[in-house]
Amino acid sequence: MNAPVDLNCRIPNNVGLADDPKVRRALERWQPKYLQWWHEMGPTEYEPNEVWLRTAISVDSGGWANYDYVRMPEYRWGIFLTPREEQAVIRAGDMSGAPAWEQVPGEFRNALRRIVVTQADTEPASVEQQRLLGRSAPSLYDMRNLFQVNVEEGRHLWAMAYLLYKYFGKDGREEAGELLERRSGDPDKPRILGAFNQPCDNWLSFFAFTMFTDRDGKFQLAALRESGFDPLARSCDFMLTEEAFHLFVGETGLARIIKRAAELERIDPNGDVRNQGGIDMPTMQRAINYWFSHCLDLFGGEISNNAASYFGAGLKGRFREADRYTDHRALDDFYTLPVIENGELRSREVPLRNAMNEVLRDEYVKDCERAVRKWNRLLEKEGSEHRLRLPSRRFHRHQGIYSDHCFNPEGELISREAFEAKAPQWLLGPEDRRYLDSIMKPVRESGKFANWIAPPTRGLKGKPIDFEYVR
Ligand code: BYC
Repeated sequence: MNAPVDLNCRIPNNVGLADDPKVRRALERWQPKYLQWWHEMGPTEYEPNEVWLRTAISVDSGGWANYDYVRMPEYRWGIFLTPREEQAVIRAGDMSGAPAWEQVPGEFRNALRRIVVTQADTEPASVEQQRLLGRSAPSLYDMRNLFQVNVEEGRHLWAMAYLLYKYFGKDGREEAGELLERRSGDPDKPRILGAFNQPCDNWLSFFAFTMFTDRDGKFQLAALRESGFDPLARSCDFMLTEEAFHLFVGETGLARIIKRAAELERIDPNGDVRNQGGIDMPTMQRAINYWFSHCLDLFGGEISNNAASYFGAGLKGRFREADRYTDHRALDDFYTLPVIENGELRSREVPLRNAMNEVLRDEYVKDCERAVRKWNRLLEKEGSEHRLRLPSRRFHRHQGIYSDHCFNPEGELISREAFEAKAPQWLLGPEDRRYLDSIMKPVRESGKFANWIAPPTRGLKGKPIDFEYVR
């Protein structure tokens, strides 16, 4: 059960901080460091602006999405865990069906800490990656959505910092400090996972990031909400409700670019979208190839002992483990996947538990394919001949069994030279970035949009499109 929501505490929460002075004081000491990090690494120049933001004031349906103008440094970052109705049980692995843990079991302490720290590290990383995008926002509507995503990533960091302080003792305190020390893209103290060190410095990348990288977040959080460590499961449940909006921003943002590109293609005598200042579909395809492949890496290796032990111990489950599966031990099944043997692709069967990263990646790819089908329907409706697609999951990988080899977007094994020769056609590169920078001029008038993106079909939460979302 959860404590009642306490909004008067310095840190709004429903985890009973008022009755937990040790953790409360520790978090109150962390709070100014967090605010300093936000000031240095967040969207600093917009600190004086009032932004129409959603703030969680409780976890029930009426309270978790409360909208008002807020200055971002005054946003009330709080700690909210979803209450569980039923007696929680371990949902996956060797102990499935046994009561879930309210404390960290000693034997899984290191593994759980590593999972929580990895999850936590992505949250500030994404804020750092996006920190300058406000300057080139294509509208006030989009600028507000960027800031909404940013403050919620900040809140997710709070949820993870709480778990570290509350459940992991001295190690947890040290890890929470380091979360504010690492920096995205810094060669000396980088963020933990690859995609969170990539530059996200234009709005095409921002929408691709919220489409593809936040979607990794959706599936990793869904796997962690099945965790036998109940406080982690409950924190993920609530984070997932916020994540849905980030995915909406990415998927619809890319759709609006596609719609506008099709319009510009019709307008231009030669069908040249760049000539009209838009984002052409070959550039869009390169952005998809770039971000999708980096995000596939975020699921870890295809054949992974870590994944097998996380699943066996019940620390992570599969997507919708409790609802979709009856055999929660997964000890008898195998998973077939292509591996490289003697320079050729061959099928290999591996024990299902070792393939759990791949099982989750399958769900992710399916979800991405659904969005691509939707964009292609839009292109068809708009009369464009272009079509988009996802590259093979072997293409441009840096983690796992394909990372030592080169593949084309169709997934065929090719030489490194052949890959490098084609890379500028396949992946978003410096020439694209220069072009994108040249067209991404800020638009600050309510209801107006940059030339390279169509307006959304409606405003947010019943507000009109020309509402002053940032003032
Ligand atoms: N980059 O057995 P392996 C989100 C390392 S996004 C760098 O293949 P495992 C969000 C791995 O650490 C969701 N290193 O993989 C989105 C290991 O290192 P060590 C974030 C990588 O452990 C947008 C070695 O390779 N949440 O929330 O089964 C905005 C072999 O590992 C990478 C999580 O990730 C990589 N991409 O799985 C804001 C959930 N991949 O031990 C937020 C928590 C692997 O040899 N994390 N390595 O030094 C996990 O569950 C797992 O750590 C992973 C990796 C799925 C990431």
